[in-house]
Amino acid sequence: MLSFICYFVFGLLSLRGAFAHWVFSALIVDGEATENWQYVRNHTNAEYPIKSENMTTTDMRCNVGAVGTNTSTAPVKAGSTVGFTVNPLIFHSGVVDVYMARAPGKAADFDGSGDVWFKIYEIPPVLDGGESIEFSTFNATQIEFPLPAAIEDGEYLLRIEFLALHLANYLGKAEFYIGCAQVAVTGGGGGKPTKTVAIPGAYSSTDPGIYMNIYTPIPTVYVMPGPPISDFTQ
Ligand SMILES: *[C@@H]1O[C@H](CO)[C@@H](O)[C@H](O)[C@H]1NC(C)=O
Ligand SMILES: *[C@@H]1O[C@H](CO)[C@@H](O)[C@H](O)[C@H]1NC(C)=O
Ligand SMILES: *[C@@H]1O[C@H](CO)[C@@H](O)[C@H](O)[C@H]1NC(C)=O
Ligand SMILES: *[C@@H]1O[C@H](CO)[C@@H](O)[C@H](O)[C@H]1NC(C)=O
Ligand SMILES: [Cu+2]
Repeated sequence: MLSFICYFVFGLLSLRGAFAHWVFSALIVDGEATENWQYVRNHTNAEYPIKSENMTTTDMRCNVGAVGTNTSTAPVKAGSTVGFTVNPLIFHSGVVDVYMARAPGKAADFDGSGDVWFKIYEIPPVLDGGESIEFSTFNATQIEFPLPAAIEDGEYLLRIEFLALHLANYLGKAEFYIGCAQVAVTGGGGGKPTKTVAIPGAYSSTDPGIYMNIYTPIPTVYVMPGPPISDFTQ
């Protein structure tokens, strides 16, 4: 039944040429999209999400079957604007979280294990005291955000996550769309993140931002999943 709803909605939207949901397929550097899967790790999950019944899988790091060895590492400047293309577009209501993790060596060799992930950006819903709830990324074909100026130079995984909430009122049925780029940061301020988490580990299927109802009553608050956006040491 749940997948019926999802596929029914999808079926209507597939008239736009979508195949099944969407992927984050290309890194955007200084306003320019790079090639699909050039700097973003390819994976074996096609356009499908990971559902919130699977919050302990290591696939939550960079998606199912994503490995770095086929992927190049993009030079980027701390403090610059980067992003991800959405292929073809976001057509669920949900929120965005972006994390980074410093690789001990090359980003291409890093599996994202350890207490290493820090949040750098988020897009919560727009609320107004229970009158309405709006998701500004609906229909988005790209998501852009600033890299922190304060971070240390080095190679990182840059992970975007879209958490679709249209079925989040069913336990385990919120949907995570995930992509990881490999980046080599220069020009940074040398700071270390003050708040890091492990992925998996940061999320649970019953978190208030993951198991919740966006429809009735219209929420007056929304608790973003995971840690707050990190600060950096001087
Ligand atoms: C990575 O490259 C290998 C060798 O070309 C290929 O067999 C494999 O399917 C690729 N994996 C992904 C996830 O693209
Ligand atoms: C991406 O991975 C899929 C699934 O393994 C594979 O079919 C496809 O050829 C890969 N694309 C690239 C550009 O590596
Ligand atoms: C997610 O959980 C379901 C039910 O336990 C399981 O069948 C499926 O293989 C899991 N998927 C992943 C990617 O872990
Ligand atoms: C998304 O795009 C469709 C088709 O252009 C449009 O009908 C719909 O109103 C848009 N939704 C939002 C929330 O912008
Ligand atoms: Cu869906």
